[in-house]
Amino acid sequence: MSTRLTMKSLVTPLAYDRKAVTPGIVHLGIGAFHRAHMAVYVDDILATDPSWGIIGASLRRPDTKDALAPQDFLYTVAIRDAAGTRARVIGSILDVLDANTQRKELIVTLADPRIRIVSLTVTEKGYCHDPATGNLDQRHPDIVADLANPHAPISAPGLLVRALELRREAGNAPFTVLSCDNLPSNGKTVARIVTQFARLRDPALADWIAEHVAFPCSMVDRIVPATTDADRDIVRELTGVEDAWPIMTEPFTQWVIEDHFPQGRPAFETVGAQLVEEVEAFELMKLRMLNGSHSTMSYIGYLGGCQFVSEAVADPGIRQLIHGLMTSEVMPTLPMDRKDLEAYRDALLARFANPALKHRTWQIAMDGSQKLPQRLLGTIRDRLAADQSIQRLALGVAAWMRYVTGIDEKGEPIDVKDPHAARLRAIADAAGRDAEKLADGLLGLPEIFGTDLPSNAAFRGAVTGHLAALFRDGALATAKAVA
Ligand code: CS2
Repeated sequence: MSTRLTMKSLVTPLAYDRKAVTPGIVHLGIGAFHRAHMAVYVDDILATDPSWGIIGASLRRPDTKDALAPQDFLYTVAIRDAAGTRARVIGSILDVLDANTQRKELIVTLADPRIRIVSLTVTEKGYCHDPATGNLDQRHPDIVADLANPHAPISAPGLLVRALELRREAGNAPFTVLSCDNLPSNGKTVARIVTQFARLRDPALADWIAEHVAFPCSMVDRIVPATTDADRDIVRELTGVEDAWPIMTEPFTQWVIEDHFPQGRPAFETVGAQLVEEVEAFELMKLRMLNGSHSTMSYIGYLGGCQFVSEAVADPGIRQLIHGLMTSEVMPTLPMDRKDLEAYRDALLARFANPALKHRTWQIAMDGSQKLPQRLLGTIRDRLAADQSIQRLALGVAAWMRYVTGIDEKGEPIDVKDPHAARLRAIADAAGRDAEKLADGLLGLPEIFGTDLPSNAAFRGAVTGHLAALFRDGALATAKAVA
């Protein structure tokens, strides 16, 4: 029988005395990505500066807390590739608060002056914004609830604003808000959403936030598939201890952070992060190259019967399509040196092919309504404005349209996860397999496509043509033809 992972069972001790660690960061959205990324950088910092421990918070489900509490919030990060698996225990998360049952405690913690950074990975939909414009969605049910009940907020913007309000009332300095989500200009976007929300509550508070709170942008990158029971078995065999929620990830990790932390920050540059003045070019590169490829090959791959990204990128048609998408359609829109972009592209293709990472196409296909704008549509806009071809990018959009019909190529149901799944399905049901009707219906969603793209004949024509081909010839054949 294996023993449970706890401080007592630790074979290799942490590099720091955990009892001396004090909290300096609250992280909202304590999911797998954070635990494979920022929590690892912080773990590396604690030996030299123990004042930056993390208090995690989950806004939706208590499952992370339930899994980690019995093991002292320790967990294993298993780094995997064709060469094998290396495991490491992370101790930087000191506690996890479940927002649903510990809302007061979470707000008190956020208002604690020891907390100098509040970071977020709440996914695109957690910002309660309109993805096409980046503005707060005032009709979002969580925003409506938080405006009605601002002292017991449930949304990320509501929690941030309530905590900042308490700090202001107490005469304390604010915290720095560090978004680690895959949004364009993520710092500016969260700043806009938070101040818009605050303005609806109290214009003076909104002005204070605008004047005093820093919202640095950051580009985050590490591929982290959802953990499965098979992964738990792999970790148990490797380490001999029982970890209720280990994290599986790749060797690659990258974090580019805008260096704007008036309340101080850990010396992240000493543990591999890049602290820079301007992050947006890196964000654009990552969102358009990595995430744009990821979404495109996930919709096509899923429809074509590929369960994992590594299988999708092994299909010659998909591989050529993704290579061409990056080389001919994305790279010319980016400000970086061509040689550097070619190297970045080749490294991405190698990462996608990692056979040890079981990254499900279905996982990436989630929340397309929130992801398409920054992954594909921004590139499409830039290229249309320059009168350049968008054939491969438009296939990514068409494959999403085909996917959200909720029926796969064998007639089996697809479990479409998206905050707008019901609306998408209703549009698809009304259109049937009529590509023109389906494209018209979905392009009519301004929160995804804005008002410019639906009236662009080149875009509409390319998407509709590809959609007809997807229905007629199937995803793999269409990918091959467009590649
Ligand atoms: C993926 C990302 O699930 C998705 O949509 O595209 O989570 C991707 O793995 C990360 O951004 C990699 O850094």
